[in-house]
Amino acid sequence: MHDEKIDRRTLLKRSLNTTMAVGAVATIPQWAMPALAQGEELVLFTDMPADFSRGPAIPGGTHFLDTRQITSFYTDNADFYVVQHYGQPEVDIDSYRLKVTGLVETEREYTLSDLQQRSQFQQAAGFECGGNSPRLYNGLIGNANWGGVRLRDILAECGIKPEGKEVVFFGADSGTENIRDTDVEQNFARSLSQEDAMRPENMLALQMNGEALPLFHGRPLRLLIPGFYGVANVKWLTQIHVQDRRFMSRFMGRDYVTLKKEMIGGQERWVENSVTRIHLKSAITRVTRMGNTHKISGFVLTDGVGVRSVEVKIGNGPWMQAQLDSGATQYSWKLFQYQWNNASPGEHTIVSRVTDANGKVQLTAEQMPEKISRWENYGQFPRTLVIAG
Ligand SMILES: Nc1nc2c(c(=O)[nH]1)N[C@H]1C(S)=C(S)[C@@H](COP(=O)(O)O)O[C@H]1N2
Ligand SMILES: [Mo]
Repeated sequence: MHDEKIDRRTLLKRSLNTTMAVGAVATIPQWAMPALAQGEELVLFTDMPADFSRGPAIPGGTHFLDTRQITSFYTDNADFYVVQHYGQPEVDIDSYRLKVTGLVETEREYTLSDLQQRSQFQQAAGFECGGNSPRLYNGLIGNANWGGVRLRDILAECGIKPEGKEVVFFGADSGTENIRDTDVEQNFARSLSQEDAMRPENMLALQMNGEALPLFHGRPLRLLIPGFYGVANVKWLTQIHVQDRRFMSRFMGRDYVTLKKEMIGGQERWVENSVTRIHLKSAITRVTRMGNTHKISGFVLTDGVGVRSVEVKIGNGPWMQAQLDSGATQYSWKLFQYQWNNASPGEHTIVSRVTDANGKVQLTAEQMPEKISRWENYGQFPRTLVIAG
């Protein structure tokens, strides 16, 4: 408790220094500044370094957003977060084939133009990395308009046999994994049950925001499983394999595995689960000031369930309704805003929470299950800032 106080006072002092230093904001490169309306200024969070700007994504590197920059429904392709575990393979477009193998009536191969010539659909989908967290101010996130082919149509065309229970998706990228003291070469791979694989919204994505899929996001083809964490969306997809048993791999069974304490039928147990469906989550990412009015903005992510409300709390005040973007769709992120009138000068803690259509409320950090692993961080995320006098 005492430690926290000292810490917050230090933060307050640091932020006041930043505010008072002439031209301090100019240390943030121009290109990194979020779009501001005339007369509007960004209020810096005291829980975040003032300069949290990121350069453009680099080959093989992780890229995350300065979430204070989230101002538009779609994330630019160049800004959309980037994560991969075995580097970014350059897939030769001419010789590219998507192979469908295993327990299907007909094994097939599709060239890129085969896929491009099929009927396409588009959908907005936002997702975050299963490892996204307050540590990166939730920057491993993005929302895009994806275009491509319905996965279900391809699976139906090949005809999954009744014993084909599991559908495995392999990427072109591979790495050496040390398993039981043996080095083995493995491709990035994830799987879905047949039932999950046949969801109509699942997409073999060829396009991102109207452009051919960029290299960093899986050129030429990626899987898109709306409502799931990013890890499900296999990039550089080259093979779909149907099998009669559960598929195990680093990214299904060892990594991206959440270890948490849960009540299992009245018995407290440590449970491990693969990272799959997105947990109900909201976070505040941006505060701006225009005269006496502050605008608090943030995002909501869900697994596709409807959203009843998003609320914002300032200090120990009551929960107050925020405005949800009316253009949001089932699987897009849902941006929200709260207009904060006549904010009192001084330090404030602000937090958001989302309630889904079934009445389920986003948990506070304290209510989150005891968790060992760093995956699936969906607790409420309090932010601190100072309102100038
Ligand atoms: N082939 C392949 N696909 C992959 C990965 C990978 O390492 N290889 N990483 C996954 C993870 S963990 C995430 S969070 C998302 C990131 O997608 P993005 O870089 O397009 O944002 O890709 C997923 N798909
Ligand atoms: Mo991820």
